[in-house]
This record gives sequence, C-alpha cells and structure tokens, in this order.
Amino acid sequence: MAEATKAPAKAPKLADPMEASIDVATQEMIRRAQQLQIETVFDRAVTMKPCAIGMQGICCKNCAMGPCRLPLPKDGIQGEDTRKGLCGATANTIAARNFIRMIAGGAAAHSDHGRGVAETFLSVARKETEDYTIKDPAKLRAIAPYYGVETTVEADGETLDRDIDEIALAVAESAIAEWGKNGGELLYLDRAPKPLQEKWEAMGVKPRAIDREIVEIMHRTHMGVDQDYKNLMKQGARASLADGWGGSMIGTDLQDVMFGTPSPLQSEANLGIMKEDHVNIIVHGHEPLLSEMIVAASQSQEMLDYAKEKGAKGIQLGGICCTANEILQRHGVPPAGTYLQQELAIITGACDAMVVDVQCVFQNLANVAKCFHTKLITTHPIAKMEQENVIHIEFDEHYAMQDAKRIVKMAIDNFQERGAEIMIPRHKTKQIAGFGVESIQYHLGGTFRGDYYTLNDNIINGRIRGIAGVVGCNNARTKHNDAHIKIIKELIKNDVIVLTTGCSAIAAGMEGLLTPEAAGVHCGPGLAEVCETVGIPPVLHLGSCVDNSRILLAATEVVKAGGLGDDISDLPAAGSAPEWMSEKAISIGQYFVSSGVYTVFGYHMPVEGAPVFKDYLYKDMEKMYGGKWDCEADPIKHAHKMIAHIDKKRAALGIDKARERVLMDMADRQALGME
Ligand code: NFS
Repeated sequence: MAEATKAPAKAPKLADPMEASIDVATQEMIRRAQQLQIETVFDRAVTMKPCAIGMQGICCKNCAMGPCRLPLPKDGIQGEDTRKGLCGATANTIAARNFIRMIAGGAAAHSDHGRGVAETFLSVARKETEDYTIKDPAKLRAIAPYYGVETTVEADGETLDRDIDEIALAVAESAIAEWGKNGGELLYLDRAPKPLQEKWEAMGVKPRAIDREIVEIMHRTHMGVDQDYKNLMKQGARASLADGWGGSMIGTDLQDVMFGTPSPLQSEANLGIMKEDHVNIIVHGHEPLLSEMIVAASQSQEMLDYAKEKGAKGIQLGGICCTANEILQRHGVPPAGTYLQQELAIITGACDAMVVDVQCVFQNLANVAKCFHTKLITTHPIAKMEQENVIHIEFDEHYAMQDAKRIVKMAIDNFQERGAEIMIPRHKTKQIAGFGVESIQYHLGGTFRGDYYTLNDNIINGRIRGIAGVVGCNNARTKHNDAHIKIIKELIKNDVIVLTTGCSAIAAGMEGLLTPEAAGVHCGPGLAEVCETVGIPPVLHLGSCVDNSRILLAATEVVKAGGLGDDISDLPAAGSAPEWMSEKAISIGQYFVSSGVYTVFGYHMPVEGAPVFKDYLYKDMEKMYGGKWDCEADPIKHAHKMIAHIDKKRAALGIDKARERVLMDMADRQALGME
C-alpha cells in the first residue's frame, strides 16, 4: 500500500547539449557525461533556478535582521518608492551595497594575484630563488620610472645604464608598497591620459592604496554606514581603479618582466588538444607563478624520459581559464577550454592530473574526478577543497621547480592507472595568440614611428570603424560561447577590430577567429584589408583577465598617437562582457566605465530592482567619467549598441565622413563588378 502511494522516482532533468553550448566538442562531452551518469554544471543549470530577488540586486543580508528582500511591486513603482529594509535601507542603497561588494571581491581577487606576483618578484630581486629570473629586462627598465626608480647613473660625466639588479630591487619594493602605503596615490595612475587623471581628481576617486580601497568597501557596506548610493559608487569606482590601474596592471607588468612579454605565436584550442597516448596535465586557475614552473618541469628531459619509461609518448599540457591564457601567450601551450569546460576535461577519462590554484575552480571537479583516475591537485594555501580525494601540494615559490616536478611526476605515475572509459573529442582549432601593447605597436605602428600611427590612421580614414574590447567569462545560465561568438562576429563584420582576453579569448580561439585567415571570411571590407595587409587576425588575444590592463594601456597609446581626441572617452571604442558571471567581471566593468569606456554586459545585471541606481550607472556615470554601463542580452543588439556608440564618437571627432567615403568606394567597386 505504502509502495503504491509513492511517487515514481523521477529521472533527473538533464541539459540538452545543443541548447547548452554552440561548441561541438562541448556538446559531445555533455552527452558523454550524461551517458556515464556524471552530473555537470550544464545539468545543474536546468535543475536549479536562480533567486529572482537576488538577481535584481535587492536582497540585503549584511546583518542578522535580514535577509531583507525588496521585490518590485507587480505593476512597477507608482509615485514614491517606499520599499525599505528593517533599518530603512532603500532599494538603491541595497543594490549599490551589493554591487560594490562585488567590486571588492573582484578587485581583491585580481589584486591578491598581483600581490603574489610582486612578492615573488621581490624574492627574485633579493636573489632568494633561482627558479624565477628576469626574462625581460627591457620591460623592467620601461616601467621603472613609474615607480620613481632611476634607470641610469652618472659616472665620470657619462650617463650609464643602472645595474638591472638594483633597478629590480627598487621596483619590487616600490611595487609591494602599492598595496598598503600610507598616503599618496597609486603610482600607475600617472600612465593614464591627463584629462582622465583630472576627471578622477575632480570626482575624488583616485585610489590611495590597493588594500585600503577594498577594506573601505567592506566598512562602508557594513550595517549602518554609507547610505547614499552615489557615495557608495564613488568608493566602488575608486576600488575598481585600484584593480585596473593597480593590482592587475602591476601583476601583468611584473609577470612580463619575470616570464617574458608575450609576442604573437601559434597554438591550438579546445578539448581536442588532449592526447590519448600522452600524459595529459591540465592546469586551471589564474596565477602563472605555478603554471610557468609546470611548463618548465613538463618540458624537462628528466620528466620526458620518465613519461616514456611509463609508456607515454610524451607530456601534453593544456590549460583551462586564465591560467590557460597565461601559458598560451608566453609558451604556446594550448587551452583545453573555457570556464564551462573544466569538468569536461576530466570526463575525457584521459586527464591524468588537474592542477588548480585560485579562482573560477568548480568544487564539483572533486566529484567528477572521483569517477575517474584523475588526480585533482590543489596548490594554493588559500584555496583547498573539502573532498577527500583531493590532494593538496602546497606550492612555495622558493622551491618552485621542486614542487612542479613533484606534481608532474604524480601525473606521469598516474598515466597507467587510466580506465577504459576514454573519449577525447576530436575538435581543436588553430589560433594566433600573444598580442599586447608592445606587439600591436610593432604590427600597427609606423615603420619609423614608435607609436600606434597606422592603427589611428586606419581608424581616421574609416577602414577600421572602431575598437572593441570583448572579454570575460562563460555563464551556465546562457548558451556556452554563443554570445561571445555572435557579438565578436557582428563587430568584425562591421569593421570593428576586437581586443579580447579571458574566457572570451579562448572562445574566439575555439571558433577560429584568432587567425589572419578569419579576416577574409568574417570581416567587413575595411578591416579585412588592414588585417590582410598587416597579417594580423581581426580579433587580437591580449591574455588573461588581469591583462585587461593591457587594453587600458593600448587605449592610452591610441590617445597618445593623436588624431582621435585627448582622452579614452573620446575614442570610437566600446567594451563588452557577453557571458559574465564573476565578481571580477564587475570590477573590470567598473574600471572600464571609470576610465571612459561605454561598457555593455550580456545576460543581466543585478540592478533591475533599483531603477534609480540603475539609471545612475547606465546614464549619469557618463557625465562623470565619459563612460557608462549598459546591458543587452541579445547578442546582435548588444553588438549594435557598441557600434552605435562608436559611430557617435566618430561623429563627435568629425571622422564620420571619412568612413562614408570608404563605404561609397566599396559600393562603387561593387557596381563596377570588381567585388
Ligand atoms: Ni576572468 Fe579568468 Fe574565465 Fe571569467 Fe574566470 S577564468 S579571470 S573570471 S571565467 S573570464
């Protein structure tokens, strides 16, 4: 009887692979996971709905009288908005608090990464480690003046180059001080165009010390402190600038100094880079301190010989997330996939070790790893997992190579433990990565002019309509890679050159958009002509998410080269994060907005429940910084919002006519049957 009343056990709801991703390798692996009855993020996204009130940014849980939830009335707000929490906090206050706490989280993540890099650089400068060295002394000399460090010395009436070790030590000490110094402002703010610095001054948002700005967000958003959304956002802007022009920029620069400044190189992307007859090691996370050493260890003769001894043909390294981008741009190590593909790399059955450090790592990796032979290794003292099958090998930069070899050896030893369940999707795509401020200068500068002359010239004459930065994550609430690819394709079709980083860059690589050949297939005639002449892809891979600082500096170089206004906000340029999900994305978005960039996010923004605060971000900010937020989930409309902004800036610069002429030339040529 009791049996009869029992509801039949329901089969769990599963993701539809075709709806979950546009990428064939990903679709195949989702199907594979479902066959093996291994749950992935794609399945969880169909079974668990997000909280509607949290999504709108109007749930306050900053004290134990709450959580206070302030849903919008069904028929919208008529007259005065009377919603308030127990303490009286308005929807604007709550949404602004939540928003800047996201900035604090994001800025903290980037900046702590930067701090780790700076500390390692200090060890290098003090000669406490032999595993890391100064690989790019020219870059060190180039950044030293921003730290107030002299690069020359006077001796016997002559000016000589100062000893590089002395410069390193002085730069390292000055860089470390940026996190906690008392008084003054961040040194790298000086690299921004002067009018932008003046705006920051007028707004009172120049960051003082990196840690201080993040701490101040936590204080201001504590119960009963800052209750003015404008004042809260002022601190949000300040902390975000401490990320973009502080922690991230210092991180990028010192990584370049220690590991080499990237230059264009060829590689591949997607899960198909894994090899059945090789030991496959997937490095996942963010900090290149660890992955650099894993690259070196896995290329060492000792480890290669050991792998052969154990029956493997070699060692195949691959990356996931921004670690992938770090080792791609400096060593050509191919990314195995984006953020949403992390579980799938293990489900191939051929992942002998997955080595993770910090950020964007799913805890469910441990559950997936349990189903296979895969060793899941955490390496960072601040990022462990509770599951028992996870191995923790703490990585110490003073014994970096030793630790890395231990990890690689563990993967090799695990090669023979593989089960029969191996399925590596065949798909992988060729790509060129490794662009940066310096290489764009090389490719798009004048032969005799060390600046961005050719780029500016082509923007002014209209062959290139404008510049877009398309960056950021995947989000399991939206179709994997769909918005990234549609937006990028629509931009380049309309002659907008794209600079990309993070998982967006990996997505573009997987889709074949990071090759010079993509220009002829996907670009408008103007951009195609420039790319074909110069031999570059229409979408330039600038690295990881901390390398968004490269985009800030590239934009500054464009301003300096002349002819396109005197501030970043004058440029025909726009930013986008089509499938964002992390707090880091919000911090990045805000520092782009505060640096004068019109920035459009996809999916949704957690501000819908506070319309006044939303208007402040989407409209009023433009008057303060020249940049503002926007959100558009539809990829084509999203791209056209960016293009409309680019055209508005072209008109303001008086260069819209040049572009019309170019288009007429094309039409004329078509009329003559030349196309
Ligand atoms: Ni960026 Fe990198 Fe990817 Fe998003 Fe995560 S990896 S730092 S946060 S998901 S782009």
